[in-house]
Amino acid sequence: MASKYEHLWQELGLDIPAHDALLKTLGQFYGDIYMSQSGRLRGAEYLDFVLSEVHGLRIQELHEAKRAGRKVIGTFCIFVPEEIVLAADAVCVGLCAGAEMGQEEAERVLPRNTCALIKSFMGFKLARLCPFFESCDLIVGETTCDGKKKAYEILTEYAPVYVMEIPQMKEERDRTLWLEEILRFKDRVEDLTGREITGERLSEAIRTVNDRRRVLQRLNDLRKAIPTPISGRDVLLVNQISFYDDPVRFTEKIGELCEELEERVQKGEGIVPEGTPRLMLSGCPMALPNWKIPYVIESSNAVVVGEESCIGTRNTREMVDENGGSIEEMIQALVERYMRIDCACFTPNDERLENIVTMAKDLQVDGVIHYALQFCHPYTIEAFKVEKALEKEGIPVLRVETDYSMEDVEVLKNRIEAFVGMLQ
Ligand code: BJ8
Repeated sequence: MASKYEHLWQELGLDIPAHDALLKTLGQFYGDIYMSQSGRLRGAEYLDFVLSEVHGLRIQELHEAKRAGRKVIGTFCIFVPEEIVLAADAVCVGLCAGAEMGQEEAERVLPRNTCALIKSFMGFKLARLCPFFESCDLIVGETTCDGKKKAYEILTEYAPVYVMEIPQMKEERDRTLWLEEILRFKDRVEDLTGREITGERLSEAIRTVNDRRRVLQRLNDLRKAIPTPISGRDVLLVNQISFYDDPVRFTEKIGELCEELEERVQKGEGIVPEGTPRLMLSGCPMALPNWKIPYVIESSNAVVVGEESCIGTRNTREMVDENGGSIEEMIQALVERYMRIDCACFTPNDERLENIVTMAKDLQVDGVIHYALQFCHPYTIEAFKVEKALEKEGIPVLRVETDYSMEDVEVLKNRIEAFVGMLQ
């Protein structure tokens, strides 16, 4: 039976049979990985609902926003200051890039040995699979890793792309560059939307995005409890959804989920037996619907209690100072906050090592799994230093490199089971 949203997908120019196949696979995958869990919170119904309507209701909302004259801006990196987008009354969506559908099309324009995330976004565009992508009036790229910045040059031929220059170091001159880049982005967004970003609008946007960070921090605080009250898979999904659901609704719903979680923590209830090894994930972002590693870990008698990644604490740890009185002060607050991001694209990047060690201790983890996508130089190379820093603290580490295919699941499972066995 045709979906009630098919007319929308047609209007957006999607390849309908390929898109149907994508939704079918996603549904099966979600059923196997998420619905099979026991002891889920009632608040997880929000997650199930958002996922079931991922290409439906939310796309319709974007469509309505566009009809009302608002613009939709797509991003791939947590460096893009969402506050600027919201302050111009535009909608910001983090584009997924977590599935391997469309890979063949991507490999027609990119080398095979490109990281899966880059191939995924290129493939989604070329194969016309993603209604979010097709709803965007502007795609914002960034000069983080070489793979991404060169891929955006190709993507420009298929979509309206704007690229922000991200500094590679954190010296004073880099802050100056980043300030200029934020101002340049502000001009571009104002041009696109026809809306002036005033101090009042920016201040409201800063609060909205900070509120979302606050609720995610609250969730992360609650899940520290022993026994673990929520699965790593569910928290990863919460983080993934934070990139494309409406920020105010998301904050409200996750606030409700936290209240339920609080009760559970007070009662001392957990979702895994006492003594289950607590693992932290560290490394590359796991974009929707990349649930492979958390699923393998949590089917190997361990539980994930933290994600040191952009779809995790790297995106929520730092807040923007809300005390700026003038627009200049607010922009400066954005500069400061975003310059604290500890992406492996920076050199040196010692803050990341410190943050990983602090987080691992704070969460009382038994071990860390460093996760990198194959061919991702920043993270695969930095893994060496991460391993050293953790070993120095006596925290066991397992390094894994993978992509989005399911071919290596058995190998990963064997390695992770052996690691968990060693921790036990
Ligand atoms: S701030 S981590 S979202 S750049 S996995 S495409 S680095 S080759 S995603 Fe990232 Fe922004 Fe940094 Fe975060 Fe390149 Fe590596 Fe691929 Fe990556």
